[in-house]
Amino acid sequence: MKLIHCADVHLDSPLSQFPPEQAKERRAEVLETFCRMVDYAIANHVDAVLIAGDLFDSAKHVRKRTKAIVRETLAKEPNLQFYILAGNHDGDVPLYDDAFPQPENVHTFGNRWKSYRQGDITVTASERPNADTLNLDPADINIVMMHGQAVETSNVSGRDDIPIRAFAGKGIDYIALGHIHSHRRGMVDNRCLACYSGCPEGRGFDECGEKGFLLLETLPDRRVESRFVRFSRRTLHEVRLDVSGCSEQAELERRANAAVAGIPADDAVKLTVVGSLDPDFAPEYRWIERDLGERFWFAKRKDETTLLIRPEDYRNDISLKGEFIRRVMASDLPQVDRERVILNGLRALWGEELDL
Ligand SMILES: [Mn+2]
Repeated sequence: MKLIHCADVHLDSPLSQFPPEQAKERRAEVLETFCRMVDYAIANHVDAVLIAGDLFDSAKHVRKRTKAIVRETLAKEPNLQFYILAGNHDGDVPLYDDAFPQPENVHTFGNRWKSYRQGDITVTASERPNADTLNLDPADINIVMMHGQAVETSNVSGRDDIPIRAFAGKGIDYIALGHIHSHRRGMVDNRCLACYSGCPEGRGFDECGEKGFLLLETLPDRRVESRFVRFSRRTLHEVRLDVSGCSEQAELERRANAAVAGIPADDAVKLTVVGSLDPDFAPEYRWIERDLGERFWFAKRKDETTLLIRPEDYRNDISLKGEFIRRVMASDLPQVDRERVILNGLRALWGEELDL
């Protein structure tokens, strides 16, 4: 049998890291990717899709139209089964009600363990997973779905924490997890593989890198194999540009180009400028910003540079800059604040906008 394990689609999330027009475009892409994944399942004869929580971002932002498209998508192939667990974001987003009855191929869960049998597997899940009350037949191929943060038993603190070791020795073959937005995997006991699929599309620069879903296959020896399938429409990248030792604009541009080389034009880039900057060098970032904005679907810059100040360089400097740096260096300010004051002071002297 073939299954897809996905989670954390977060349909209709506000995507506030992007300007409104691009946020809107990206929201449409996240929905398209979900629909495209279902098309992939149908085309590849997948038997079931496991959605391990947070299909929707919130009851507040979800649109009627999105729910209608999701219902249509789930009804596309009646032989494709969907197992949908609510997460911490979408527990209050009903997809079906009296007006839209739940079709027979869609299976949902509640606060207690509930199991469905399909062929030679059982899919068991609960919105409040408690290992003590989980009783499975070890003769089955057991898939358990949960949404939360897998932690060591001694570290359980919040409602979203799952004491993952408590699920060892329970006869589980595969734990389909949701909540962490990047792909992770580990063995719980010598039979049980636990995986986070991650989200299918990065929604901000805290969700960089390859995104997709997991394709599961039950093998003749009853093991469940899980393979990551990269599936996102775009990838988000956080790229560091080290400007240490840079003293010319051409060099800065050369380094910036090298830092983003190989990134596809469809992707989004956050260029974080790091390193210590020579105070005599006034970097011009507008060129880079304009260039990156044209080159990629979206680009932005974050400045994390520090200033390389050698007080001895200014001891005998009679210019306004020398006087300014001497005064700031002699002040009681902490080092990090001194650098900020000097950097902004120098930018003001260079006639640049402040970047606080
Ligand atoms: Mn979550």
